Amino acid sequence: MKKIVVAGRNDAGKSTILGEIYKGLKNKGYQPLAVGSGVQDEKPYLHKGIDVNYLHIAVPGPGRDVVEDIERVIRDVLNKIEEKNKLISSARRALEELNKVRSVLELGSLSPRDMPKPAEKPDVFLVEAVGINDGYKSVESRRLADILVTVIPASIKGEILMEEGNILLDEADIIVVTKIDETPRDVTSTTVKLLKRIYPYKPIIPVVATKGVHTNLVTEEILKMMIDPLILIDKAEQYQSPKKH
Ligand SMILES: Nc1nc2c(ncn2[C@@H]2O[C@H](COP(=O)(O)OP(=O)(O)OP(=O)(O)O)[C@@H](O)[C@H]2O)c(=O)[nH]1
Ligand SMILES: [Mg+2]
Repeated sequence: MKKIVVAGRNDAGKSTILGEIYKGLKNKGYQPLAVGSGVQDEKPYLHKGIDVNYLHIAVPGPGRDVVEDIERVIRDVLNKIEEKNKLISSARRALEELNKVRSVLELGSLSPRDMPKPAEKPDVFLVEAVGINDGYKSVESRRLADILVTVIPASIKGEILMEEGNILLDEADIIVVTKIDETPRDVTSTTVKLLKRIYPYKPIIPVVATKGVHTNLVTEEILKMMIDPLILIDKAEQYQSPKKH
């Protein structure tokens, strides 16, 4: 199953973007599972309407990232869904038995209307990495992600973007520039132009994450990568012969 990792600076708007991607993929028939990295992530997820059954907050230990521990987190969530579904199906069977008895006694049957439906298994994972302060230098997110979405606030300083070894930018599949509504136009424009100059072949998408402005373009890029097998083959090759920095 594909893992989409949303990474970037503290307070950049990762959770807000993740909520938008969740909605976008859901509208296209996917059932994403959202995994956050701290309590601060929960509110924006709920605010964006992520179903609590498909929301998991994993708080990593100090200095660690949720992406390092993701396999275990995913297994736990899948187990939980399976257990719930087992409970639901045994309750359904019990109701059927009860209705058999009621029918013999001519009592009329009880409706299964109030019974919860079994939950669908998620088919794509949306993981928010721990926010970082120091440039964009975190390798774990790249290692885990099939699709890496890196989030940058429009007001970021140019020097940070130009630092050496910003792996989350160098290897991002999609770069999202947030908070363009509260950043002076010329500052946003400088950030976007600089990014385009450094990364001429990457999708660079300026958005207002809180209002959902242009966030559909982020989902579209993700969908393209999910369904274009060639893109994923390219990636497999990258992993076989990692680039030296
Ligand atoms: N004006 C404006 N505010 C935004 C935008 N995106 C996010 N915010 C706000 O910025 C704050 C941080 O957003 P989050 O989505 O929680 O950011 P985050 O990167 O997940 O933060 P951490 O998980 O704490 O690192 C919230 O108050 C959001 O409402 C945007 O595009 N425009
Ligand atoms: Mg967050």
